[in-house]
Amino acid sequence: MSKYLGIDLSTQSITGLLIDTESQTIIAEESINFDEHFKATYGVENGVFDLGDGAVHSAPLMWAEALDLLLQTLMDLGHDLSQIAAITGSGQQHGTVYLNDTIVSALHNISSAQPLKEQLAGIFSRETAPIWMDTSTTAQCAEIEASVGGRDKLLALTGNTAFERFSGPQIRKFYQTEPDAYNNTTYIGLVSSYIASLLAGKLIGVDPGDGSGTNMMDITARAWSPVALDATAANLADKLLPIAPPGQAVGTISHYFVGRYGFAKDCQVLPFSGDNPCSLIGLGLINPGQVALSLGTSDTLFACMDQPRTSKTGEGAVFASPDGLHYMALTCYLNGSLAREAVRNTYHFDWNSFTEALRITVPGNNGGLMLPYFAPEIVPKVSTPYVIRQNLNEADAKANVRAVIEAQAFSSSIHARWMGVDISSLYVTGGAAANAEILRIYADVHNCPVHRFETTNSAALGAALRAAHCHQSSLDNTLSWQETVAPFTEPVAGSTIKPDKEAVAVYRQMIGEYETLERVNTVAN
Ligand code: ADP
Ligand code: XUL
Repeated sequence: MSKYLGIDLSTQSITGLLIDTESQTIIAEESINFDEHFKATYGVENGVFDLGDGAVHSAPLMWAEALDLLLQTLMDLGHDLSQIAAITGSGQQHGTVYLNDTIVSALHNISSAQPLKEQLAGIFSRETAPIWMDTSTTAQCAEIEASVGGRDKLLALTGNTAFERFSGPQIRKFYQTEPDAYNNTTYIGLVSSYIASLLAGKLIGVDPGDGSGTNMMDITARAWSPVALDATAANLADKLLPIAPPGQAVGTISHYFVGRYGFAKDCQVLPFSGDNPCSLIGLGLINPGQVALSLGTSDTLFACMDQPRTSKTGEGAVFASPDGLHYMALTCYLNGSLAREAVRNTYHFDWNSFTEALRITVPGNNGGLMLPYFAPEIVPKVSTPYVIRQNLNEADAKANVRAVIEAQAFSSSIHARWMGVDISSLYVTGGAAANAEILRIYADVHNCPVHRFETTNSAALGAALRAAHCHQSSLDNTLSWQETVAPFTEPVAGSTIKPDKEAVAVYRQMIGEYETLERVNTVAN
């Protein structure tokens, strides 16, 4: 058996990506968009509920329903799921799922005759799950940092300063604001461990790659830190699912999926990881110094490092790589596709006319700059959204299109400095990577070649490759990560965009102006 399935539960969709390591091909890649299928039932918009005051949640029951629909779709398309040797996946990072004491028996006694949705409705002690877009925990971040002995202590211990979107501050807020529901919570997992648990039919722990996005894991020991847990909420060690050893199967697939979709009984399940750690593998970043950019709902810039180098200013995050050896540096922008879409929609463009606007405007935008904080921003930290234009006419639609992309590219250069990595090439993925005009601007701002990948689903691909590596190295323990990832992580032939000397010179001059504009306004606001 040489087929492996990677499942990515992201903000707006769930994707299944099936690889065949014998033919070295991706044989299926299917996504279920949450709004398209579940908006009417759950009321989500862009996959989430905006609850106001910075609180953004989603619906774990919807994710279970989407998992059923994804597997049904793969089966209806004629894929033989019985040929899959191992499965793992990735989840949007930081989101937390709160379960009551019925979960274990619900998973154990599940029947393949009824969909997941009908059998799992009672397992939650909290119906909604706060996700990474939630910025409502500033007070809890400060409390956690103070409780462990200060910001630098938390940074040294967990690799990260406290971030509003991280799981620990979110759990603390729940503990403080809904103490009864917190007490009725038997288990707390991440999005990743929740989906893995459904697949395995039992509770599955948290992979260290995703555990490092919680402000609760000791980054060097790759274990929950008792000090950080105490700073977060009472009795948390009893509720949190354990950290799972990386890269080891935790069992075989639940009888539910065997009966309903024809999986083989011995199909292995591995712990899921976070979407970014999985993307690290899916883009082939297994050697220190390699850098990639993901242009999804959020934009993320990330690198593979041999040590957990931390961001003293708190602008970046550090995660354990799911390869079990390395670390991942990450800078995450909330205003990724959200900002691009805000500009596109304001000026009534579609992606074609948006791209055309980029093509016909000039690098540097005749001096026009924008700070594109259409939503609160993570880097730099902006709590209340605003858009600032400098030498830029709001009525000039095309110039505003260029300005939002140039701003994002400048910011990706400025806020990558802490990683201490010389960016000599950029590997790009995510929905907006399909847009060559966007990539051209990144090539010119970073003054390096930009390569595009065949799949924009690098998280799901990384998950499938993790499944393959685990399963095949159990048969051949000399198998290297390089051998696993190489056949699937070659950039698309002919996709490389080289920097243009003149544009590079323009941007080299302008980036200082952008940095000043950013600094002045983010301090002032
Ligand atoms: P996520 O995984 O975070 O849900 P994706 O990586 O799938 O997001 O990216 C989806 C986004 O890609 C869409 O919301 C859309 O904004 C963007 N996108 C799709 N096509 C284009 C395009 N041609 N140009 C720019 N952005 C695009
Ligand atoms: C990373 C982050 C997002 C989510 C959703 O820290 O918050 O990239 O993982 O994709």
